[in-house]
Amino acid sequence: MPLEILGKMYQKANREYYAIGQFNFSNLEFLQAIIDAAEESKSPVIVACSTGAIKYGGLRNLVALTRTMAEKASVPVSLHLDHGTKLDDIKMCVDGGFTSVMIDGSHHPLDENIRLTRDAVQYSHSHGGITVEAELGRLGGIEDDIKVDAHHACLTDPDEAVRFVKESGCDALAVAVGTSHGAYKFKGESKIDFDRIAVIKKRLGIPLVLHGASSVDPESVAIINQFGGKIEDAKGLDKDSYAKAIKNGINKVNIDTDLRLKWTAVVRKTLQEKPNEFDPRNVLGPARDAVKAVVKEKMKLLGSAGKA
Ligand code: PGH
Ligand code: CA
Ligand code: ZN
Repeated sequence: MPLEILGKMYQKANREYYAIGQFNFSNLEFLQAIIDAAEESKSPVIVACSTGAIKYGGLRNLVALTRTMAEKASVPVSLHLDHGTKLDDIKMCVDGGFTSVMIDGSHHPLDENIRLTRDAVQYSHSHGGITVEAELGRLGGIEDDIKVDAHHACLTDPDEAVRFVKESGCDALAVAVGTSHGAYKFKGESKIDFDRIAVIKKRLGIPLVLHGASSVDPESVAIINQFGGKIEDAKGLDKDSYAKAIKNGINKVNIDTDLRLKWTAVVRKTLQEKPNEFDPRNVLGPARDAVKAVVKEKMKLLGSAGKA
């Protein structure tokens, strides 16, 4: 199928209480893994690039690859910009063929975030009806070029969210409810404010997005460390957090770190166990298969499997 406008996918997800996974990529193998997983799971899927990924892979290359694979797939695929911070990022991706964009003005004061988001919405909606996700509240952690310290993080305020969505016109809202980006989300138990999700959902009704949603699989971390890596004190979401978040109104869940960790684990292990190997296909191939398995498991947990 041609790339799908994300707004269309959201309608069914919002009605039927499941979430569509957003999986980040910047190369061929990740994209193949994600789209093959969607196909085998009969799941709608969002593949996403950050501006860093676009710099790495090239906008036209990444769009062409995604379009080609989406056209062959029988499940809907949407191509999304993750954490655009400037109107120029939005214009570049809308003009370049993306079918959804995120404008992240969460680091600005409220009025400025509203203004920036409204401009992004105006441009995207008037150029092919492209869906816009915005962010209110601030997640901690690192996403590509953006780093937010724990003491600068703050949860989304429901009253502000009502005003923000009304005045900006965004289609979906990323909420800060206790998660953070990267592999170091929690010390001790994971703490997510599920009630806050429910309150915001009740007042807005629009699709809500959970960022920083990797579970940071301890087995992948152990393999990385066993084969020469150094990833200590990593901790992510508990497995049952997805179902709870979705029940309370989340319709899109962003996962990047879990794929990177699995990838790193397999590549480190393969290189160490096969010291004579120098064919990239024999290193990247098994990593690609392992990433696909992670995506399929997530699609089951998010309830999107079988929904395409
Ligand atoms: C994310 C990804 N991307 O926008 O929110 O979060 O680091 O938990 O995969 P993770
Ligand atoms: Ca942000
Ligand atoms: Zn994010």
